[in-house]
Amino acid sequence: MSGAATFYVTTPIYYVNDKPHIGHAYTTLACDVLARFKRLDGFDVKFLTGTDEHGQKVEKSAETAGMAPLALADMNSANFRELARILGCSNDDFIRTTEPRHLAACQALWKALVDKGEIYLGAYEGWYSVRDEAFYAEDELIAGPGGGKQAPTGAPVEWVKEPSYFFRLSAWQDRLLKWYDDNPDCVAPASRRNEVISFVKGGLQDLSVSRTSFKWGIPVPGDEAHIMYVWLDALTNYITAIGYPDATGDFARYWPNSLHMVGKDIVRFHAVFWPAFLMAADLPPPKRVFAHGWWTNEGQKISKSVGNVIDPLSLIETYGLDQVRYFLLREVPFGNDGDFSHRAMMGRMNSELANDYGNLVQRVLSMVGKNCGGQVPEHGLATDEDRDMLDAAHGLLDKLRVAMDRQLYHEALEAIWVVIRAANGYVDRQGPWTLKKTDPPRMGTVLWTLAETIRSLALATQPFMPISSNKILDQLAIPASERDFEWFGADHGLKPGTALPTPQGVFPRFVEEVAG
Ligand code: ME8
Repeated sequence: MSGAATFYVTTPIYYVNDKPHIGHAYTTLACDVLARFKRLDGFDVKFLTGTDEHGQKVEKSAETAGMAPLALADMNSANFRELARILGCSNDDFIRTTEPRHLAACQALWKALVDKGEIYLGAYEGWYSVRDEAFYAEDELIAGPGGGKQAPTGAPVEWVKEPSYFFRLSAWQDRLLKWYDDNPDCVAPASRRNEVISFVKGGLQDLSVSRTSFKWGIPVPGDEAHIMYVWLDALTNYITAIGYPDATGDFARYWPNSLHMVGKDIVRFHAVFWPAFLMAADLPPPKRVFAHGWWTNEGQKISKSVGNVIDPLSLIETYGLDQVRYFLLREVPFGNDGDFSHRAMMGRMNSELANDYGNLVQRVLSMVGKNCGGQVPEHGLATDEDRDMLDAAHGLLDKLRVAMDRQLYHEALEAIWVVIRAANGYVDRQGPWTLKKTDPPRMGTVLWTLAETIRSLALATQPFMPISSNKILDQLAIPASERDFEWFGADHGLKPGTALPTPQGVFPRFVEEVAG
């Protein structure tokens, strides 16, 4: 792998004050699909996820639960690890911010910032939101329901007055603007990029980066009365996991091709504070930050107080893992907000998975099973229509690469479905069941063309629906070693005479239970 191009993708690390919900599952799945896609495409990939365990929010939750913060973190971190497993995630590492490797990286970054004169001691007086773990300026606050002040996110705020170290964020305004300007793709989608640029153009205040009023965090080197601001601690996870402070090895290998996938609410931390911290420590900023939108549940904002939080595990139990993976990445143009509804989920499961894709595979493979002696059929001279079908199937990979490099999952899936729909149209027009009586050799050619199209489709859907795609590839007797994208295309077409196993349905329909 040493010569391969690299790709580094990260999820946010999740707070351990809470159970995993659909938002966590969404980001993690999006990263998994991308990691799988790039691995299949020959890249040397590192996919990182993990948990954010320090800070006042976790400390308070532990207090409420009557537990030590680390005990709460151990328990909830295990839930996130288990979520990644249940989602079928292919993460290469799972980082916890309470690990010794992370303490070492944070303290090294802190010292680098001090050495560069980027951190100074002062006193913070202003608003803080524990729920958001964020400082807010007076003019950012909005009126709450009771007339009091609250954060723009709706979170409560409290007045904080304590000694604090500051990071000279104000000095980084022009260099950040230059970074956005020189790197048009460093923050995406465009709406978020514009939001970030206008925030930075509005002027930056120095950022408080240490607290003294609680203990649960990483001590500031040389001044242990202070603990590091939890966001400075948390963001550093992305470089801890690639060996920082050692700037050779994995850091040199992966950092130049890094992608941070985040939710839209935390874009400021990733696209303003984080690149400024890195540049200030003389390190390159990440290559790209992509911020996705938020899900609502049946049209309603998801909130614990409303009690409509979506549990990803129960979704998987109800609809199936590949179905949930497909739905979440198909339903919404990635980057926009989306609504989860049972109706929409069931609609896509039945019409796109069971009818379009599942039926295509099922009817073609059962015709091959019945009429071609359970073997890949011989094929004769291709007609224009056969060639068009195959070109569409083999041409898919280039379209997917373009879409996936921009994290446009919905476009990648739509390109796949264009081929699925074309294949269903081709079956209907060619009528292999009639050819069976009138022209058996031509039937063989049509069924071979379809089986080869299905091979390409199943290769293409692997990152999104690994279990179902592998079942289809099994039914085509494709060895495990011939499933990466090197095997895409005409040069590796199905070999006539290969024995195929008995076909089995891959995409079940969702059948509503009738009450009563
Ligand atoms: O923010 N739909 O952790 P977190 C989609 N520890 N995404 C949603 C969502 C929804 N309804 N609700 C939340 C943190 N999210 C920090 C990150 S990274 C160095 C530190 C997303 O556990 C949200 O946008 O609060 C965020 O990306 C993640 O879930 C929540 O993470």
